[in-house]
Amino acid sequence: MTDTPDYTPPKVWEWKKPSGGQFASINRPIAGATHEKELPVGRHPLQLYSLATPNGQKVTIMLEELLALGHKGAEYDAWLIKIGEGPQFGSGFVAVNPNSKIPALMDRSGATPIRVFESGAILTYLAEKFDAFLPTEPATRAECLSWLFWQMGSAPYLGGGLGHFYAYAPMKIEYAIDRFAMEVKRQLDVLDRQLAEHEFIAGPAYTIADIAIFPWYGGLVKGWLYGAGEFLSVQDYKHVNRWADQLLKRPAVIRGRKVNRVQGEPSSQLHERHEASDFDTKTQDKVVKAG
Ligand SMILES: N[C@@H](CCC(=O)N[C@@H](CS)C(=O)NCC(=O)O)C(=O)O
Repeated sequence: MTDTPDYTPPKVWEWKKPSGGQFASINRPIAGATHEKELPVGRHPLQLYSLATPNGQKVTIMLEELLALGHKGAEYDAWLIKIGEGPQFGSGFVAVNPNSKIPALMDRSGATPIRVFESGAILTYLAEKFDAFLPTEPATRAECLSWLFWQMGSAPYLGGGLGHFYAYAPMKIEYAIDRFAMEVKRQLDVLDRQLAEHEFIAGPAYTIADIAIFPWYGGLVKGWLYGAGEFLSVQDYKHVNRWADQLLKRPAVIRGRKVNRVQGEPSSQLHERHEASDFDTKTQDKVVKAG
């Protein structure tokens, strides 16, 4: 194993300097707002404040799936939160999510607005509100929620663990990369074995478990995350690949992945979504052409 510089933790940790790495400028050890800033509010019942990271995509895919089913009450405004610039620490955002992370949702359809934060809670809230993508029969509901919570507990090893140390940390630490590569490959194997026996994650029906897991583990096997596809031999997880390809044929998945995206092909980026027609007129290729 390669050596890394010696470090002996002090008795009490102190915040002295930026830690280095890609997200050093927004990382801090305290919560709460850093500045006053109201959030914009559009005309639809649902107001989403987000970015097309895997956690953000879960919610936009879910909303597009609900709209595809004909639920007009799922109409939404998706406002862009560029987390690298710190808007998640504005007072308006913190009022919607005290944890200062995207995605954050305000449901303004009733007399009193309802805030929902944490992508798993948002998916569950929407599934219950519209009675869709969450089975009601106890055994399949339990299976769906088990996989949803599996995702919420597992993805931090993929993003905060492997992604951070493989792609973002200012130095490559073999111990950390080994630890998280091992765990992420184990997680992929968990999914591969489940998907060998079932069409979708929780059984024969497409549910919020698929919607939650796809942007992370589907994205990983498609080579979209951290440039780590070859490193993790993702082609070996044949059933995860089969499932990811199947989901990628769904129009709502294609649309949901574009919302609040600020990277990649211009045609794949819809910075903000306020109308269904925005997909036809406001992706970056069209905005640039229109000058
Ligand atoms: N467990 C949360 C995680 C949300 C999360 O980590 N969001 C990241 C982007 S994927 C974020 O907003 N980071 C901004 C920051 O840490 O300041 C969820 O699933 O909603």
